[in-house]
Amino acid sequence: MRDMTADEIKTYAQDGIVCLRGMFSADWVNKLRAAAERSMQNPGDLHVELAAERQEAGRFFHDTFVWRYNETCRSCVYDSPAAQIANQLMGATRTNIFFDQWLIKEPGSETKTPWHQDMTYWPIDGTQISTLWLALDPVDKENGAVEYVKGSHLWQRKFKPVSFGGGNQYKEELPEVPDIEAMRDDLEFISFDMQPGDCTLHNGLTIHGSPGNLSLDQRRRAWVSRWAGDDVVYKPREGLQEMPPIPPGLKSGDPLDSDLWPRIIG
Ligand SMILES: O=C(O)CCC(=O)C(=O)O
Repeated sequence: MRDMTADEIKTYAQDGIVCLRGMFSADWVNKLRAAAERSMQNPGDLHVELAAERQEAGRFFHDTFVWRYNETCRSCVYDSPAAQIANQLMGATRTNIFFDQWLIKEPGSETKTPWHQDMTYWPIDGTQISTLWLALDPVDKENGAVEYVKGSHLWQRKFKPVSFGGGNQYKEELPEVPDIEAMRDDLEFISFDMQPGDCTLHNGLTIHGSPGNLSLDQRRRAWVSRWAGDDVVYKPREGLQEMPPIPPGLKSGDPLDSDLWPRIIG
């Protein structure tokens, strides 16, 4: 894999989001597409169907910690450029996989991804937390390109998680995400037309969301991986995103290193 450029590192630091073209080979894309089909036929324990949950048209397939049951995703975590990209852009000396996911919006899926920050859903704390979103299909605004509020990771604010499936399972006392749509004229937004093999990396505090997939025939399959760097520690709180059993012995404030969140670099 080529190294990240100084410009890419600066863009990630300033904007909280950077798009990288052609970082994953056609071979990775093809293997991941085949793996996605296998998961959709035979999903894991943490799989959810978000369109069905929200009683909306179409299919938004969501599965989490896929690398723990799917060999292709496991090798993508260990052997693909993903960990190196996150490590270099975060400026980390060590990097753990936090978890990976399929986020697949099929054509005609109405379900939007609400505006949110990632890290407030998770039992971790720190600054080197990022998400790599890998396109497995051509992506544009029509079929559900993710939109980001540029620089929102620098607001020094954490907002209450919003349940993707509707309802509200999240308990933490945090302010609600502001009405981002009403702030269209005041904020800077960015989204990317992407090709299979392109990816983005965004900061765990960058506000982002996506429209439904309004295309009639273009799927929007993404393999998404979440990464943690040097200063990230376990920080359990009440009512967060569902996780597999937390390794016994891991205490609040401990580094993540464990079977659940293995160190991939460093
Ligand atoms: O793929 C989407 O629609 C949302 C992506 C997202 O929220 C994320 O990658 O953290």
